[in-house]
Amino acid sequence: MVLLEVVAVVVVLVLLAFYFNKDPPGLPPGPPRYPFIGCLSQNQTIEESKQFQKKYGDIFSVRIGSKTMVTICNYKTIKEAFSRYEFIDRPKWEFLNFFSNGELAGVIFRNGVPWQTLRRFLLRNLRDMGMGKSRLDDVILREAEELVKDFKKYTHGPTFFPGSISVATLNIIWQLVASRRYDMDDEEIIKFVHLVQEFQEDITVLALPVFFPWLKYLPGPLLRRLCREDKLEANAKIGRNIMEEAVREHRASLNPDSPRDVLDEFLLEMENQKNDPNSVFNEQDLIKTIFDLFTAGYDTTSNMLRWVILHMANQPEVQRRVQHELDKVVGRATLPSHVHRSQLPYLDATINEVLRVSAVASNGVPHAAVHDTYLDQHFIPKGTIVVGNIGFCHSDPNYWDEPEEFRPERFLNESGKLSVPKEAFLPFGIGKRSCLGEALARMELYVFSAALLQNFTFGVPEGRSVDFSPRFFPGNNFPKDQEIVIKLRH
Ligand code: HEM
Ligand SMILES: *[C@@H]1O[C@H](CO)[C@@H](O)[C@H](O)[C@H]1NC(C)=O
Ligand SMILES: *[C@@H]1O[C@H](CO)[C@@H](O)[C@H](O)[C@H]1NC(C)=O
Ligand SMILES: CC(=O)N[C@H]1CO[C@H](CO)[C@@H](O)[C@@H]1O
Repeated sequence: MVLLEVVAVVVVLVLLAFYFNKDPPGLPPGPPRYPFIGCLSQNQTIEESKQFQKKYGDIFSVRIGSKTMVTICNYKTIKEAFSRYEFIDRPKWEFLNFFSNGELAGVIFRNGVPWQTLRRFLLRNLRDMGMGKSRLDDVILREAEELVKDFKKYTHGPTFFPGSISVATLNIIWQLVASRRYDMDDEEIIKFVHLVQEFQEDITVLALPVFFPWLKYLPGPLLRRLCREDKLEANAKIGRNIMEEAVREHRASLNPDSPRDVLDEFLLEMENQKNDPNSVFNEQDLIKTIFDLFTAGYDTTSNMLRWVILHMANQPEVQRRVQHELDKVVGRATLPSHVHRSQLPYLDATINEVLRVSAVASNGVPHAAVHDTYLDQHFIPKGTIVVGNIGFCHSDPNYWDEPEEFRPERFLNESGKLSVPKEAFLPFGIGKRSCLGEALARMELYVFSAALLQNFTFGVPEGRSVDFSPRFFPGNNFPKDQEIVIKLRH
């Protein structure tokens, strides 16, 4: 008797699960979805998107556990969607609040007025501090010099990527935020590099209960272990301590008449708005906003630089041309700086080609539908995750001639000047949510690549080739660490 009842209950539950598993009508097509798990086996690589696009069209949907995600693989539709108010939000994922004591804070995953206010504040300050201008160029040049010095230690045989790539890119953010820099082998910054790396690995696991809510019925301690929550909390505490210490130090030495950096400017705003209980200029948002700058600005830029090195190692002919141009325009006596940039179109074109072929944010940063809406006749319910597939646009044969070829010349016009296509090229996203650090990132990529290629020639170890397959990290295109050869130029 009991057995029959159990069977009956199970049958009812399964039927209910399938009933609730139904998609609302009009949703973009996609692979079959199953109760509890969603669509099986996805890796969200460019390769996979290409297969789905072929099968289901330019706008397809998948389900990850209980969340629906719509992917757009068509430049025109991405441009349309991301300029529309209906797609301006980010998904509300509680797990991203681990750094701010479970509260919503910061800019990247913020919506509405708080997002707008913080975004404007950052844009204004980055601009005032010389982002895209010459003052910041000196800061970047200093890091380039240190980078070159450090790379010289690795010229005696095959080597993995020098850690100074991470430190140099972190130092740029540290200086913007808190006028602070670290030596390439400083123990504290090396610990910080590991910390950020662990965050990146653990956050993917922490996301599980958001996508698979039924996991919440597992016993608490088991779930915490599964999601590595203890480790993440401990790491978040270390990270917060570092930021809080910088805030304390800045508070103590703040001069309202000459703010030094983002932190000073934020503290001044806090003082201005101290009587407004709803102000986003509060301590929690300060800490999280700084953390956001590190998460958005460090991994992206450092991995882009690794891609530049890998493409040069793979394309000796392109590398030689870049070096030839550097020798002609800059010579050997000084490092290239912003003053040479307009005379180095081939280098600029090469960096753009690396951004095209190996865009690190291959799926951008997820957007979310603000309310029920339509996109190209498809129904998009409120809250649906919407991503623009940048990697797909960059290899779309409707826009790029032989997209699989690495060819910097596509970014040059007939007179050999830099000429960046206006369409289907969006390594920094597009629309109101697009990257607010683009000018800074481009300047870093230019100065670092120029310094390294002036001083070194990159290659692959004897009998090996470059591994272009991405390191596993859903939605992103980060290179795998691998051995390269660094030869000093004479
Ligand atoms: C090569 C390096 C970089 C690449 C490829 C890159 C790419 C991107 C992309 C694709 C987005 C999402 C756009 C969207 O949602 O549609 C984004 C957002 C963002 N990026 Fe970057 N980025 C880079 C460097 C930086 C740097 C250096 C900073 C900061 C100093 C930065 C700060 C941000 C912020 C704060 C956002 C969120 C903007 C918002 O939600 O309003 N990024 N980036
Ligand atoms: C991801 O999945 C696609 C198709 O399912 C497959 O072709 C591709 O090799 C996979 N890539 C990785 C890195 O697992
Ligand atoms: C190439 O681009 C430069 C700079 O944008 C422009 O001044 C020039 O007229 C262009 N030349 C041709 C042939 O299109
Ligand atoms: C070819 C060469 O040696 N170029 C430069 C390498 O970088 C240093 C700065 O660290 C320059 O002074 C060199 O001229």
